[in-house]
Amino acid sequence: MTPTTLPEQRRILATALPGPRSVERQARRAAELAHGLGTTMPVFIDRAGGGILVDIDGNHIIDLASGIAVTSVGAAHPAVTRRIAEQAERFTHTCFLVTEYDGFVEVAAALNRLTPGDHPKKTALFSTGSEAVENAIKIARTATGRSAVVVLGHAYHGRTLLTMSMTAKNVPYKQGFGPFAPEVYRVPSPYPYRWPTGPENAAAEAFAALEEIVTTQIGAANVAAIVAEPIQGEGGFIVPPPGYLRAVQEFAAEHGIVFVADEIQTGLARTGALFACEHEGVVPDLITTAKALAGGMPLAAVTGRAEIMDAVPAGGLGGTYAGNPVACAAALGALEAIESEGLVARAREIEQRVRPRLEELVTPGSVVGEVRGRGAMLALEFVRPGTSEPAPEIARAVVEHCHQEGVLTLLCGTFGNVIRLLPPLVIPMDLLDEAIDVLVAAVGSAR
Ligand code: PLZ
Repeated sequence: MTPTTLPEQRRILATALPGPRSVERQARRAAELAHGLGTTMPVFIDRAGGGILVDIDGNHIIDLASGIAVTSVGAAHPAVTRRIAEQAERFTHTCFLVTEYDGFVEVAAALNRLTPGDHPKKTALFSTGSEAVENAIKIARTATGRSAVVVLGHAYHGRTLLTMSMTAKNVPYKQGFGPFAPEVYRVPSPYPYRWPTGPENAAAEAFAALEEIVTTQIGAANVAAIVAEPIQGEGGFIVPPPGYLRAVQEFAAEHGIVFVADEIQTGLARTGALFACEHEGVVPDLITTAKALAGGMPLAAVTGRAEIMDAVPAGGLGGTYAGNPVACAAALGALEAIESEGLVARAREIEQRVRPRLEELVTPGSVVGEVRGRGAMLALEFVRPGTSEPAPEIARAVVEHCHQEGVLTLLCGTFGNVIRLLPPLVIPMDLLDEAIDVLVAAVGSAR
């Protein structure tokens, strides 16, 4: 029973949030679920689609999260749901390692065509973003015969052992989970807002630090891969200064290092380009995708230079569910929707609509220190008024205020002081405006 119409695209506060039914569910949740599973907004969802989440109390919540940049085409786009239903009726699974099906090859061909660069490319599919990053490292290690992996400060690459080791932030991602994977080295992230000698020096000095660390501490000839998010997501929507990624890519090329762009959060139209690397004219050797790729189904990919991708011998890559046929069908629907609905351009329209209103919040003595991001990946960094000291408690209060008003926003940032906006790219503009009204009012009352 696939709903054929979207939930009403209007904010409706039927009860206080969270409503009584959601509140009642919390006791059961606490009894049944491991404590380590967090939740941003404690409401149980009944339906979702477009820019709206409908909870079990009948509240219509405006979605500025997209399930963390996943439902860019909405949580129930007909191009996705119809293909899922059709595929599920034919078969749900064979395991591509056992017998083949077209969807897997079609998704790979689409990614080979759509990712930056016109060199010969190949793709391998997996299920989660973490798996894609892990496999990019396996591939880079095999292709280079080297083991070291270089990552950035503020990086997020996943929760599995290797990707957790590559992730920068300790609490909550790493605390108590060591020992970590070896041969992971960290270089400073060129975080313009917090660069000690000023934003204008971030690109050159961060690159110089990378060069020095790689040369003197690791040895360039030992480095298999440098991995970077073209905009750092969980770390705080940190946009690297112009030229930095290009310099890293050139350094990697010069030393036979595989340059991996982790586009799991930024990819597939989110930033106003199909891939965020395009804003910098950077062509990565390997690129990881997941999240928005399959409109809500678990699917992830590594795509890149054919000669690197082909380094691993047959049987070396895989996974029971890797490239599941229902997820592949969903991806073909999501890619079709991105194109047919012009979602790359829509992400830019969202930025044009939202950014000026957010920038008005940055005034002398404001709690908002900086507005940054690209396309429909925008963020506000909260600080103690008149300083650049992180103010996570203010950010949390603003998020809480938004939640009570039926607007779902998410926090991020190493210091927990960044509110990020990741609306579905199909959100009606009037709904988006209303959500920003609520956010702006919440910031106003936090002063
Ligand atoms: N690389 C750049 O953003 C996932 C994390 C949610 P998985 N980001 C959301 C959480 O707290 O677990 C992410 C990412 C980048 C890799 C990943 C990992 O993708 O699909 O969560 O494994």
